[in-house]
Amino acid sequence: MSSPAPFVGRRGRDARLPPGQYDVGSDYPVLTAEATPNVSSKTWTFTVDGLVERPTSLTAAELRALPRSTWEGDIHCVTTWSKLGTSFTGASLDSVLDLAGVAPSATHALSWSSSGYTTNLPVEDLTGGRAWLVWEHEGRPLTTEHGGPVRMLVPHLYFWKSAKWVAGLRFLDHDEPGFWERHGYHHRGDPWREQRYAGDG
Ligand SMILES: Nc1nc2c(c(=O)[nH]1)N[C@H]1C(S)=C(S)[C@@H](COP(=O)(O)O)O[C@H]1N2
Ligand SMILES: [Mo]
Repeated sequence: MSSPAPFVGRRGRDARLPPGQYDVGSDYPVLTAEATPNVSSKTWTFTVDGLVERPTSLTAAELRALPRSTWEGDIHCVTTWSKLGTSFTGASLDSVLDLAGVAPSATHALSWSSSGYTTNLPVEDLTGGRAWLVWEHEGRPLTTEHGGPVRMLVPHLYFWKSAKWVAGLRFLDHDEPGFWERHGYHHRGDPWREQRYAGDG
């Protein structure tokens, strides 16, 4: 039996939990700032532009034709819930970025959703097998409320960096804050360094 309590003392604490986080167990909370959009996989596209050699746009069918992989691990929301031992299936963002060719001058990217949500990430957090475009959660199609048909997955950062209903990435030669970052959240958001708000670590 796992404890639902946020603070369970050192003895019962799972080593997979970053500081200040608690385990939601089998729950999967929904956190959405905007109105939930209705995005069809028939019309969904993902655009990579800005500082790239070949601006690229993919349909959902083209994305699904890329090598598929399943990621298993833990996700951490800045509001302090973590979901341990979950899984998502999709394509590594590396294979999409290989098509576009990120320019050496790019340092950051702004990820954007058709619903208006944005979030910024350094290029190193999006490459090297650390980010995915996913369409399945625990073996089932990603539901609309969790970002279906396709969302970003950048699980080593707080989950606000994983945009639901993601529609594109724009590569930039500077850091540009996204939705939560403009509201005082940290630009990078590493849960192990507890980078919740601007100024933390
Ligand atoms: N488009 C969009 N993506 C988003 C959000 C959002 O409000 N809108 N919330 C972020 C936050 S704060 C979290 S914790 C996760 C929540 O994903 P979930 O609702 O599937 O749990 O999505 C992230 N991606
Ligand atoms: Mo979150």
